[in-house]
Amino acid sequence: MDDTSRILFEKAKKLIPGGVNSPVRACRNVDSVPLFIAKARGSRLTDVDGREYIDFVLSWGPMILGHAEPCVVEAVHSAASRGMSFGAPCPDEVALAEELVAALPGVDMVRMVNSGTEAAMSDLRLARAVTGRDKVVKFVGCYHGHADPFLAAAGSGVATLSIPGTPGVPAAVAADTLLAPYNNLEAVRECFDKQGAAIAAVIVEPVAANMGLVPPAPGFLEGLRELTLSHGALLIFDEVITGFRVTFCGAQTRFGLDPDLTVLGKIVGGGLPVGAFGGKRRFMEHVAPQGSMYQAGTLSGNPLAMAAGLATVRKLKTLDYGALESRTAAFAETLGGILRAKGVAAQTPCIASMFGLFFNEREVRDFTDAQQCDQKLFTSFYKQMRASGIYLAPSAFETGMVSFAHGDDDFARALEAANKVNF
Ligand code: HOZ
Repeated sequence: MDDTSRILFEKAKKLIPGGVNSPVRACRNVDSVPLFIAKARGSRLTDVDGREYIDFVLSWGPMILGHAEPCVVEAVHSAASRGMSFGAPCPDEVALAEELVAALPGVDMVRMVNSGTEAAMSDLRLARAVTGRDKVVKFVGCYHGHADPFLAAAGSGVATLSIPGTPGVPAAVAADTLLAPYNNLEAVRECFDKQGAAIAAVIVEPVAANMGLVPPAPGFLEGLRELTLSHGALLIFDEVITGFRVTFCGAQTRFGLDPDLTVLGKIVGGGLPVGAFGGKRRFMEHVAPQGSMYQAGTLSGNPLAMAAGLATVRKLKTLDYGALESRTAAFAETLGGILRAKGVAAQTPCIASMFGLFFNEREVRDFTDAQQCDQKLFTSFYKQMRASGIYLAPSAFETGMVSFAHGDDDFARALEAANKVNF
């Protein structure tokens, strides 16, 4: 069935650890071989054996316009024809910064980097620099990339592969990461009661999307804002996934909140390797060379990446997020109904163009709840859907993504495939 992918994977395993360049792709926990992709367009992927799949992963979020969106392809072609990298400023990085600052209330200034990991670690360094404190509060099951301070109890691949998260992370670094369950304000309050004077920042995914999809409980984000303000700590919104996904702007706009620092990635790079860290001017002015918090990158603000991000964000401005949200909600609700009608407990939480799938009795509010889901049912569902040409994230601790390129036929075919699944 996956013949060429299998052959490539066998070869890759001898050359690349685990055969993949990022662990979540390995499909280990769903007892499958990763598909090697030959090309993609709109909502569809084609693997190296010529099989077509409806893509609900979208490169883990960036491809909200669908694959190979003509305006983005054209912008990248045009940029490439003018040179691949200058190691010097280019006009598109100013234009993209202008778009991000205009869209995000918590971002007065922004620095481009090359990945969400880099952006998150830089925002934390900045929070530490401006507060003179070392500790950070993070939530169990949230994922902020693979920098040392964020691997404790992390979601995404760390959760999927049940990796403890800290081998290679110095104990002293791990000790500065304080953990609290998502949606549990009381636990955060306790952290502040005990160690408030040492806490530089609270970092949160405003919609948790790396332990499956877990929306914030009413009052949770507002409570974080109050607690951080009252203790002189900074609030960092990790909007790598939610930025330009949950509205044209981000979760901070959707929920009416004003974080001190914001982590960006994925969509703002239009599918090229981009991250960005931003925040209030009084904090960002500490970043070198304006200030003394050092951060740098040879390829930061790369002209191809900036062109892709800029074309994507400008196109998104013209599109109807409400319609995309309604289509996604209808899809998730119908999917949940189909699964429950088969006699299995299933939750399909949904927000904007993201949906989750937990084979759980009850609503999931944190990582402990998420871990209760039936992994065997998930694996069976994943494999059968993939065999029917539906490409889902290979873990219950990831989130389904829908793009503006998904049409009625894509949803209908996915639901038809779900209808055929046997448990
Ligand atoms: N945040 C992404 C997964 N939820 C990252 C993808 C990866 O680790 O490859």
